[in-house]
Amino acid sequence: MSADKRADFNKIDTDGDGFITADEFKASLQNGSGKVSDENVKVIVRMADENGDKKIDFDEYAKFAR
Ligand SMILES: [Ca+2]
Ligand SMILES: [Ca+2]
Repeated sequence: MSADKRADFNKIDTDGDGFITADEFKASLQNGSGKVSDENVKVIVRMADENGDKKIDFDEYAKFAR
């Protein structure tokens, strides 16, 4: 368990609805490490998204970011 992960998740989830969307994820990546293509963001979201709703909830994020 990591409080940091929750903090990271909340930082990425800018509208605070409890899900990270591709747009939110893309924005966070661009803040961190320069340019990320839409394609790359889609691939990452697809990898992390286990239940196929195109959003990353905290459980999915926690598994993905471990
Ligand atoms: Ca959100
Ligand atoms: Ca999901």
